[in-house]
Amino acid sequence: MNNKISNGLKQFITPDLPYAYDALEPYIDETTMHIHHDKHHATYTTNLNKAIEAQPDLLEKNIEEILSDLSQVKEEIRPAVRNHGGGHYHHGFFWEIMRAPRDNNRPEGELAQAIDSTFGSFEKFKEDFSKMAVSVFGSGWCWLSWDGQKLIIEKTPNQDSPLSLGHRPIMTLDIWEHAYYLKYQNRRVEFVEAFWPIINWAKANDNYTKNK
Ligand code: MN3
Repeated sequence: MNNKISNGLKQFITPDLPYAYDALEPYIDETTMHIHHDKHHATYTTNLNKAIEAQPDLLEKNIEEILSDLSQVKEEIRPAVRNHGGGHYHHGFFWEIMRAPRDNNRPEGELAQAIDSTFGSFEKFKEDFSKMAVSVFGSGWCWLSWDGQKLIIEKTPNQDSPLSLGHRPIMTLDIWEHAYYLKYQNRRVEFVEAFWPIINWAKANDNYTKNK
């Protein structure tokens, strides 16, 4: 995900969804996707661009490079870049890790084997990931990540990124209430259950084979 030229100015842009707003129905509804992408995601991008006006040389880097080493960001804008840069990057990543629902949706390729050998089976992974996702306190993200040596399940608060921990994200679920409140209200367990038929395991496998 690179920053691009928009209106003659180099800045970060909110990528379009890689599918229609209703593509994830009935698991994630069209209205939630509109608000989540067009409002929440777009606002993170806008606020990231505002923050970076104080350090334009950061536009020479992509967002992954920035989040991987926040010490290169001036202290005065570091919290804004950590929060809004994280929000900008994580949402783009999240859209790509989903696709139209499939029956018996399961991990693919080398990642399928790695999940089996690391967690015992896909069923066990699903159980562990779901428990971690449900346990996020307040707002945050649940991740399948590569820690440099192995696959791990981890959670990050707010918009903190696995990249800032030296990890590479493979797959993720947004646990902020804005991701599910319109359809599921307080029923986070149902939202986490609804994620499994719409995971884009082909993309997750790409992330795995490129980063391991
Ligand atoms: Mn979100």
